[in-house]
Order: sequence, then structure tokens, then C-alpha cells
Amino acid sequence: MTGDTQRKYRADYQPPAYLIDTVDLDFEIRSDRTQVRATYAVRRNPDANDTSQWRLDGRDMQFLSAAIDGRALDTHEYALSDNALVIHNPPEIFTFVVENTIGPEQNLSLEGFYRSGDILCSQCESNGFSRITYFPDRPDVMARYTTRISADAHKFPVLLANGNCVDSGTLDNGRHYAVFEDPFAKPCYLFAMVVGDLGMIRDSYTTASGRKVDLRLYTEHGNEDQCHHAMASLKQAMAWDEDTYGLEYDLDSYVTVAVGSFNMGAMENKGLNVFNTACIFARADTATDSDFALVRDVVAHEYFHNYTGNRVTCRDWFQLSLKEGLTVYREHQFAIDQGSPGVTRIRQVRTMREIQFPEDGGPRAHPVRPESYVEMNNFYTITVYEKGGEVIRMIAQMAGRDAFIIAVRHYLDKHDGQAVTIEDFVVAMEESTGLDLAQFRHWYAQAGTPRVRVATDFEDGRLQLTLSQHTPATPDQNDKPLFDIPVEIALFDAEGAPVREAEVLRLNSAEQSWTFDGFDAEPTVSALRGFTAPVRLEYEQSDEALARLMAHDSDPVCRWDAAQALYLKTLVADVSARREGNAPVAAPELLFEAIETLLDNPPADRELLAEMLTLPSEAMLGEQFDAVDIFAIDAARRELKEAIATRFAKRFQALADTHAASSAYIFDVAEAGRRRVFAVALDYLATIEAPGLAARAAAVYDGADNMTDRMAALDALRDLNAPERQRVLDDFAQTWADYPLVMDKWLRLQATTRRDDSVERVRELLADARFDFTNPNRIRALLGGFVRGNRVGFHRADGAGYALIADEILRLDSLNPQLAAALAGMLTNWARHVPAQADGMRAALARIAEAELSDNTREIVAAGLEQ
Ligand code: 0A1
Ligand code: ZN
Repeated sequence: MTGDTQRKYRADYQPPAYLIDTVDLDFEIRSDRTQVRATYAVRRNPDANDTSQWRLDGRDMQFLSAAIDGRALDTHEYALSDNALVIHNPPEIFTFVVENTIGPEQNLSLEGFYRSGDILCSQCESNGFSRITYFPDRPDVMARYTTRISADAHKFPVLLANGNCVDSGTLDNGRHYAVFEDPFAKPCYLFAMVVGDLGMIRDSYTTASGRKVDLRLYTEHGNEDQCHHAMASLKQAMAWDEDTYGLEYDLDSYVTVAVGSFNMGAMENKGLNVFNTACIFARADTATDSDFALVRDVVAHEYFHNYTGNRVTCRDWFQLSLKEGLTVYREHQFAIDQGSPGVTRIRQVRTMREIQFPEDGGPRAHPVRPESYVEMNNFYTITVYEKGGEVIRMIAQMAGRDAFIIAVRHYLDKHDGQAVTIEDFVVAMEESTGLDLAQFRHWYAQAGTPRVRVATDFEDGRLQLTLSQHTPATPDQNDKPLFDIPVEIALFDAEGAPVREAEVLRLNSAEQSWTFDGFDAEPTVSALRGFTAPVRLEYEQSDEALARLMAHDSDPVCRWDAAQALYLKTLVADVSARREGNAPVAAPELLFEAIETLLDNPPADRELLAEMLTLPSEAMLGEQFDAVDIFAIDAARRELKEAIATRFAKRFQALADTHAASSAYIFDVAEAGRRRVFAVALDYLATIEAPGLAARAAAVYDGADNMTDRMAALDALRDLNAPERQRVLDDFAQTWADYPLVMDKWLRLQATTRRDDSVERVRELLADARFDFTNPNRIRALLGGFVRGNRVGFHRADGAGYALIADEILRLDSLNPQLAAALAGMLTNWARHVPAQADGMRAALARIAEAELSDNTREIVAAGLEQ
């Protein structure tokens, strides 16, 4: 992007001109405006290059006054613009006071201090603090905060900010106040405050060294009973971080607030997390097993940030993965330790392949540590988070888990209270583990998914295994260096017995070979076990070898992957045949035999069985082609599903019978696995409209004591013409009318229903009173659900799906640019589609580009059009 003046570059980093030791904030919340008075203890930064000016960021607020050491500044001593207050020639050490007003009641932008329903709450990452008051809004300015809030006691009985409440009381005119002190220095993006009329649940946790931590979780009244799982998850996470990393919580209270309007999952503000209700609420009758897992993992993620993110933070936003990659990795390990490690890992792998790989192969590909950006909020990406987590996982694997944990402790001790870089982290890893990570560093600097090709040669009882690597060019990075890639392998004999223990091969040149001796017959290779590196494996294995791995591989990821590869072979051949106008390709008998073997000898982990019976997603299938044809993919996938359902109809009936609910709902591995198998069986039976299926699903819906089974029934009925479908949908809407998050499931279900007029149905729902355009969760359910979950509808040949999304992006952009940009991202991979689809997507992007856009959306749309 040339001539882009607002683009920021990592290479341009300059240390801050002035440092701030303490921040005193005073908020007087009034119904019209909120008055802010901020007092800073400031001193010149000895490491700064130019201290002739001091820049404080500030947007969307009313400036009132500024004073240095008690003397109000004259207008010639500062410059005020739309987004900054610049002080000329400040002294070396001084007290700065700035006064301004903001309008939280009118602020629906979900940034700064804003309104969510009747709650006023803050969101400062990445640059929201500069919508609250004038401040150098950058993470390397760390200070100790004191916050005083005063507000109407009736309207806002609960007042919260980071840290310990050190004073509170009543004031005249029905007002009250509270003062909070946070003893830890923090960057302003971790500042938080919330005021509202809130309900609360309370618990406590005693740390290993005996600190009793007061745990409170606030939400709008009436929702308290949906918060217990989140509270239990928090305690699990606190215990896990002590047991695993020896890290104990460092304040006396840990407060969480759940709000209905939030752009992301949650925010790790020091001692005062703010959460999207979608990542807190979970009750058996309102939330599915995946919701329960999501809540558990997001709660843990935010808690883990207390060290990896808060105690040690990022120097600048290019380093975002320093805190996010490491915290995602910690969250992943935590999730794995909660049971069903194989399937948990499989889900992580699926996210990488189905969402991250496409990002890394498209116009928005960027390194885990980006080099430049226009709008930082566009860089909270799957690459920074999940690929960043995979990069950490590789370091952990090379070091060994124990040595890695020691190295993380070393990093945290060395940089406690500092704002540092990814390079600082890597150096700490090298210092502690002794690893040489010189070549490994490319993982942070280079975008794109490396391809690793596997070739074998067997002769005279000796197997030669050759691995080679190649990384396709990505925007702005044409010549890719060689990566340091750990590839775990194991070898099995024809009966599936292991003949070589698992071992990790380090591929760090273009091509390398390894030899394994002493075999009577050619062994079967199980490669990239556990997904040891975020690479695309290119390995043409025979159907027989895949069936063998599917039946016997001791690594659940490879076992599942072998099944996926077997399904993919048929699907890819069939899609290609359809594209070329040839007769469809039927599945080979061996595939059915492999499924039969699986059903005869299912893995003990029911969720693994369910995953292995699930065909590769449309996204995964799309990844196999240079030019994606949604309709050929859809047809091939449906036909294979029908063929499997027809062949095994009796078995699926039996599976549904043996896996039907027989006791009250509990969320644990065994029960969630059972429900998952039940849902998969029902889904196959629905595919062929098996006799009695609609009635059975409706009966499940009526009788279920939990949302997981109810959703399984609804999913099975979704595309059927049966009268039961409308009956249960209406019942659902009536029963859950007062539960917006549950109604999101209803919206999503309809958005993803296969029907010729699904675009029109989505438009109808957009106008429905049950839909709320100002709430991101509603938009994600209806529009996100439509684009991702209804590919046939979205890519409809007349372009109506693209037009719908373009219309809504344009409508949303001024209200919520962050979300509008995320939706626009769904159009940018147009070049990967066949011409008919590509042209339509591109035209929609071009139409968006003609409008006056936010920086967020403009950056995404420009990248999409430039390829
Ligand atoms: N740091 C949070 C994610 C987050 C980022 C930006 C936000 O602004 C709306 C909110 C949350 C996390 O990783 O959980
Ligand atoms: Zn995070």
C-alpha cells in the first residue's frame, strides 16, 4: 500500500519522550457528560531521542484545561488537534493535570468508556484509553494508577476499577464514590472501570502461599445462575497456573464483569476483566458443550494474561503475539489437561488448517510479528493468536516441557514490570534452555504456511525418508528463507504395531533424508504427529496405509488425520471430476471398510470417534484447490455423506440409541463425547431423511434437559421439509425470547439453513425485532453464520449473497468499524475462487471501496483489492 501516510512501521519505534510514574484519575459520572480529571507524575525519559515535545493522544473528547505544576497552560504552550494534545518544551520532572469530558451514555463504539445496555464499561486495548483522557496511548508507558469514581448511587450502585478499593462513601444529591488503587505498574490498555446496577456471585480462592483472593463475577441482574461454570473455571485456571508454572495470583481480589455488547471474547484488564456474556454464561439448558468449553478456556486465557501480558507486557503493538501467542499456548495446554487431550488438540489443528492457513495464503497474510499496520485492531488475528501459539508450542517441544516452564519463569523474572519485545522473549528462551533459535526466528518474521513434502524409498529392509520444504510467496515477502521445522514421526508395521518409537526430526534445510533399518516389510509412516509444526504436509500415502493409521495410530491427531486424508482423496477426486464435467467419482470400497472397522473397534474416547466420523469441512476441502468451487465442493461432500449414511444407516441408528441421554446433564469428557456421537449419528440419518428421523429429533428436542441435545435435534431438522422443523423453531423462539445469547443460536440456525431464498430470509431477520444491529453477538450469529456456515447461500450465483454482505458492511462501518472490517475480511479471499465467484466477491469489495470508510475497513478492503 503506497502513499499510505497513516501506516505505522515496526522499524520506526522510538522510545517515549516522557515517562509517567503515577496516574490519578477522577471520574465524575453525570447523566449528560462525564468529567475527567487526570493527574500524572511525569519525568523525562533518559533514553529518549527528542524531548522537545510531549505527545498525549486523545480523541472524541472535549478538552477543558491543562496545567503543569499547578500552573494552567497558555494556548501557546500546547497544540490541540483532533487526536492529540502536544505540550511544547515540558520541564524535566513535573506534575501534569488535564481535564476533559466524555459522553459514555452516547458512546456505542465499544471502545473507550462506553455503554452496553445500562452498564457503562471501558475497553482500552489497543488504543481505547485515548478516548477517555489525554495520555501517551502506547503500552511502553507504564504507571501505577489510582482511580476515583463518583456517580448516582441509584442508577450505578456498583462502581469498579482496577485494584483494591481503598475508600468509598456517600455524597450529596444521591451520589456515591469509590477509590481504587492498583499497586502494579501497567500500560493504559489494561486500565478498566465499570459502573452499573449489577448482580454478583462470589467465591474465594486461597493461593498456595495462603493469600485469600476474593473472586467476584458481576452481570446484569437475573443472570447470576448462568455464571457458576465461569467461576468454577476461574478456580481451575488459578490452580493450574500454580501447579504447572508455579504462578500465584498477585492481588487480593479478582473481579470479572460480563457485558452484552463487546467486540471480542474478553479483556484481561488488571484485576478487573471485562467479558462478553458469550464467554461467561453457561447453564445446562442454555449452553452447549462447546459453549461450556469456550467459557472455560476464555476464562483461563484471561487469567493467564495476568502474568503473560500484564506483569510482562508488550513494548509496542507489533509485539502483540508476545502476550497472545504465549497465552494461547498456555490456554491450549490447560484445555488439554482438562481431559480428552487428543480431541482438544484436533480442534486446535482444525482451527489452524481451516482458518489460519487460508489467512496465511491470502492477501492479508502477515507474520506473527507484523511489520506494519494502518489500524491495529485489524491485527487481532488468527495468525497473531493461534499461529503465535503454535510457534511457542514448537519452542516448548524442542526444549522439553519442564525446561520450557523454567524458561518462561526466567523470562517473567527477568522482565517483571517491563514492556518488552518478542526478541526479548526469544533471547530469554535461549538463555534458559540453551537452544539456538537463530533460524527458528523466521517463524516470527515470515508470513505464509511452509509446505513439507514427504517422500519414502524402501529397499533391502531399509526405509529412506526424505523431507523437503518450500514456502510460497506472500504479500511483500517473495523469497522465503528456510524454516527450522520439527516433524515428529513414528513407524508402524502392516498390522499397525509400532516398529519405531516416535521421534522428532528437525528439518532445517531445503531437503533432508533419514534412514531407518531392519524391516522385513515396508513400514507405514505416521508423520507430523500431534501437528508438531504449523505446516501443510504433502504426502501421498496409499489408501491402505491411511486405513492402517486410521485403525491403529497411537497418536489421536494422526489417527483422525488419516481418516480425513482418506475422505479427502475421494472428495478431491469427485470435486475435480465435477469441475471438468465428468461423471462423479464414488468412494472406494476401502473407505467403507475403514469406517466399518472404526465402528467395530471405536476408540475409547467418544469425541474422537465423533471427529473421525465427521467429513472434512467445506473450508478444509477448499484448501485443497487453487480455484475453489463452492457448488462442486458442496455437491461432493453431500453425496459422500449420503453414501456413508445409506451404507451404515442401521449402525447410525444403533449409535444414536446407545448414545442417547440417559441421565441428567453434566459437562464432562465422557458425557460430552456421548452427546457428540449422538449428534453425529443423528446428522447422518438426517442426510438421508431416514424414516422416523424427524419425529425422533423433535422428541429429543422436547425431552432434552440440555441445550447440546436440543441443538443436535435442531441441527438434524434444519434442512428438512418436515412439519416438525417449524414447530420446534417456533417453540425455541418463544421459550428463549428473553435470552439473547440463546436467540443467537436461533438466528444462526436459520442463517445456515439450506434454502434457495436464504439471502432473503437473512434480510428478513435483519429487520426482525429480535435482531439488534448494535450488538456484535447478534451480527456474528446472523451475518457471520451466513457467510461461514451457508457457503452455498453466500455464493449464490446471482450475487445476492455478496450484495447482502456488502450492504451490511457499509451500514455497520460507522457504528462498529472493527466488526465491519472483520466482515469485509470474508470477501478478501476472492482470488482463491473460480471466476464466477471471484468476480462477484471482488465487485462487492469494489463497491464497498467507493464509500467513505473507517481506517479499519479501508485497510482490509484495500488489501483485498490490491492482489
Ligand atoms: N486481549 C484480549 C483481546 C481483545 C483485544 C481487543 C479488544 O478490543 C475490543 C478486546 C479484547 C484477549 O486476548 O483476550
Ligand atoms: Zn489474549
